[in-house]
Amino acid sequence: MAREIPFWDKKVETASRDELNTIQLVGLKKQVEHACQTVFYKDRLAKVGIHNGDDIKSLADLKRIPFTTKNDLRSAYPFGLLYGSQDDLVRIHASSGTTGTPTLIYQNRKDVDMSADTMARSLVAAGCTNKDIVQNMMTYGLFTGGMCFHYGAEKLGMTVIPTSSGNTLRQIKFMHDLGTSVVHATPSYLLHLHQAIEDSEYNRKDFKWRMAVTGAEPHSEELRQKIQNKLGIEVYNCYGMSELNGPGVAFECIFRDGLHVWEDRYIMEIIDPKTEEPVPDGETGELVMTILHRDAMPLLRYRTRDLTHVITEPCACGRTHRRIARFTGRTDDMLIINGVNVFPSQIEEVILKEKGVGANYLIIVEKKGVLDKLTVQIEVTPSVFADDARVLASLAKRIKNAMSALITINPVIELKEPGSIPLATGKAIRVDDRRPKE
Ligand code: DLL
Repeated sequence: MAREIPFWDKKVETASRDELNTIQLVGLKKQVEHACQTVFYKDRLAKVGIHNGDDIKSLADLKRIPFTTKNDLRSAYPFGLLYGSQDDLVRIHASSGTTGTPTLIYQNRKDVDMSADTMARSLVAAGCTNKDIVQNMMTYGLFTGGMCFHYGAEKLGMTVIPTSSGNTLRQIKFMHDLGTSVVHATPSYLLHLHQAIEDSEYNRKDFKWRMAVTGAEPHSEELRQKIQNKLGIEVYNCYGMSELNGPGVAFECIFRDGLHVWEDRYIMEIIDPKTEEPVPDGETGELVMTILHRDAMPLLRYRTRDLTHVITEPCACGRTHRRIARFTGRTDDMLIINGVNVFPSQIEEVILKEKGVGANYLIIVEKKGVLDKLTVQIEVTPSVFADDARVLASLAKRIKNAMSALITINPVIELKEPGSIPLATGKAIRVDDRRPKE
């Protein structure tokens, strides 16, 4: 029997392109109106002849607006982007990242509701219902993955268990005892969870776990498949970033074939990061987003640095909001090793094609003389680790050959004992670039 396609707000989710354009134009005018009253945007927009919302006549006027970057947000710290009264704010988040001035996101009551509504819509698209019990294993705090997801799941009526990250044994106990059906976690933590369940007194068959929502870090289709196969669950890709209200900016529907961008709430552009011109549909470029549904903090043409492309074919679910492909990396996580551009996701792709590979890996780049040296440390499964040295050597050789074929660099492969690479409590740290900064 065909699976019924769930909707949160069918009218909006299946709106025609003309209707979406109208919604976007109304939203853009309002955002520009707000932006013109902020310290940060006022002069910037005045310089290009935009003084209020009425100066935006059509969506084509978007191009007149300068891009906003993360550095701009830092320069506007703390309240340069505030529209309205600070007294109306009910929450402030900050983007992850440990160095430098933080970038803040401030929300008034309306913003918190809209962000929750967007998240709830995403969860419904993926097949979550108010009968689900969701364990939110993303960190609660300044990071949006905890609270912004939480509010959306509650809005949908799911029962939320806010376990936050870490304490894996307690996570497993709650999953088992409370009948958790959905887990929200990073892909690396899902793999760790799998291993921890295997090592525990519990039997996977006694869990009601049916799906996971994952995101917050780059991961390949191979990794998704691996998690799905190991855990016997459906895994849904969720994209978001703090500056855009956190998770739920783009989300997979039940067909799990690309992420729908909610186009009544964001205007998406894909540009060539060098020329800053739009790329044709289907070509990879940097995602640039304008937020349409936030009141207290306008954000226009924000350079996400994330690389993706638009999927042009309509989706089988009937939603008209266009999809983007799984992210291939960021314009700024690209490593240049002896002059060759390498994305960590390419290395991951090779690692995960191999059976016998465990839950964690680390890419180390060092300077040896004038040359760069690439070492990839990879945990193996307990059974492979216990195996004959020849098995390990041949696994290392296979990975090395596959990697040098794909990235044209000869890496050193170090196979490690399960659990020996430190596990980050938040996002996985995959790259340790030890080269001196020029
Ligand atoms: O990671 C928000 C989030 C929380 C998304 C929970 C999904 C789930 P930031 O800490 O600001 O916000 O990091 C944003 O993480 O620019 C991407 O580079 C990366 N990222 C987020 N989701 C995905 C994904 C949250 N599904 C940055 N695939 C973004 C690949 C992702 N990269």
